[in-house]
Amino acid sequence: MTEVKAASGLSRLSAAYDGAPRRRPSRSGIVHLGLGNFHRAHQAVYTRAALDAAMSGGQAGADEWGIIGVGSRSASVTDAMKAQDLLYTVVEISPGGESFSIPGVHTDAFTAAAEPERVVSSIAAPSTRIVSLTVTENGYFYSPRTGHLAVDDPAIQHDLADAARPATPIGQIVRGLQSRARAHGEPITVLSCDNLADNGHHTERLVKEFAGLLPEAEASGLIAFLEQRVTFPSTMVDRIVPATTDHYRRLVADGLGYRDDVPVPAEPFTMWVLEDRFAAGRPAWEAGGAVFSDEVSRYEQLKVRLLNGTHSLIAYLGALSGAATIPESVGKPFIEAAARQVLRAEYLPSVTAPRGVDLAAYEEQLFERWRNTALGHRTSQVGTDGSVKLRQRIPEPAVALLDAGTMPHLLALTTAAYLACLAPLGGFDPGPHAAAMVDPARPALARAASESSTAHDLARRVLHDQHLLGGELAGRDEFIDRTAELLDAILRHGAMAATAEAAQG
Ligand code: CS2
Repeated sequence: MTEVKAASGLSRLSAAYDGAPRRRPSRSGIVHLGLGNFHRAHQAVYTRAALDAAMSGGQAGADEWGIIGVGSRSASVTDAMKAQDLLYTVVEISPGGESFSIPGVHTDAFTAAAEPERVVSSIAAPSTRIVSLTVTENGYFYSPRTGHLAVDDPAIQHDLADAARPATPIGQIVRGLQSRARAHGEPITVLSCDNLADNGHHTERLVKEFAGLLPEAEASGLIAFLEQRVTFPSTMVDRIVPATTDHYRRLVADGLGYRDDVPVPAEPFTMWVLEDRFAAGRPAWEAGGAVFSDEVSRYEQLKVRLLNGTHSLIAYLGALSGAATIPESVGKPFIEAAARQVLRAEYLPSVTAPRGVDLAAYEEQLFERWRNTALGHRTSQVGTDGSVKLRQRIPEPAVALLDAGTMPHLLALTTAAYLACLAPLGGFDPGPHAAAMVDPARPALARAASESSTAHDLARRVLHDQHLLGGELAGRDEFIDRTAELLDAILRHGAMAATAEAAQG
């Protein structure tokens, strides 16, 4: 790695940023929960474009949309950003080369685990007008059986009991809004930017369910405040953002001559579609290409099913076939064929294209994005948290096809490949990429695997008894049986043979 000392690295990073004709925001209109790579390469970049546009137009108050970034537990990003003057580099990676940019829109950074009271006071601060979230599908604490708040979860119980130090995003938001309602009652927008169907309504429901469980003394004023002064627009977010590795740190050092410990790699493609329902203003994110639309739920379905759903199949089949990365996986002809089949025959029928979207072009663009070999997006990253991701991707399209009398063989294959990776039976070894997948359901899946002697036992335990894919599919024996058959085929003959079996119907 090119040796660039930290101190000179920092001043060069700051110089690279401040040398551009742009200023830092001086006020913090946004509190963002989830200071991960995705937020730093997506919302932060749109916010920079909005600030640049407002500043170059000389608008009063142009610099009011700085972002206070709140990490959840790990301090690695917040510490590094603080050591780097709150700056970091976005490295856009395409097969043709790299390009670099420094958004520089954060005005502070801290972790919720270390300073829970500060999350509450930041959301309550009158200067805050948007609280946004990228906390992953796993951060919403809802029950797979019902879709409602997971009231029995110890973390939610904790947050219901402790107003000052909430630990879950929903607890943090409600406690912040409670304090806001009490202190001044200024309006605010809660903006979910996670891959959840109807993410705004979903978040609104969980927030209101949590608030409804508070004792009257705590809830007083809050319920009316939520109804009258808070909005929850839905959004569709899209940009493939892999994890940071030394390779990207090296690219920054070699390309720009400074050391950045927390650069963010990202593909060139980026998209953001939002409902324009902001209670207290918003940055002009359209300056960065964001689209304000009344068709967000169509965009969201399109993306969660065609992109994310197909991505899961590519990740699990790839991992089982020894592929470390998505481009390596989709480069295998049998996986590309399965991906096209699941996308066209099983996801597409339940999707209505938003106005002006050409579905054939959308599909081609997806395959082009997945083939970006320079990006090195890992199958283990996409395969991580499958228990919460698949629940967003598979049940509705599967149930729609089953109701129409059609077996969704490739959705059953996706589920079977997930189980082969995460709950390997007997002596089956799913390989290192599956072993690297992290999942909150791993302990429950391992228990189910150890108690099962056949693929049928396992599929029944997990899909029927544990409701892995929610309540509706739990009752669809034909889907569970097909998943079990395909799992059995993977265990006996491998992923390729099982895919051939699924593809034939
Ligand atoms: C991926 C997404 O990890 C996953 O499950 O499908 O993170 C995907 O890369 C993004 O949603 C793209 O916008």
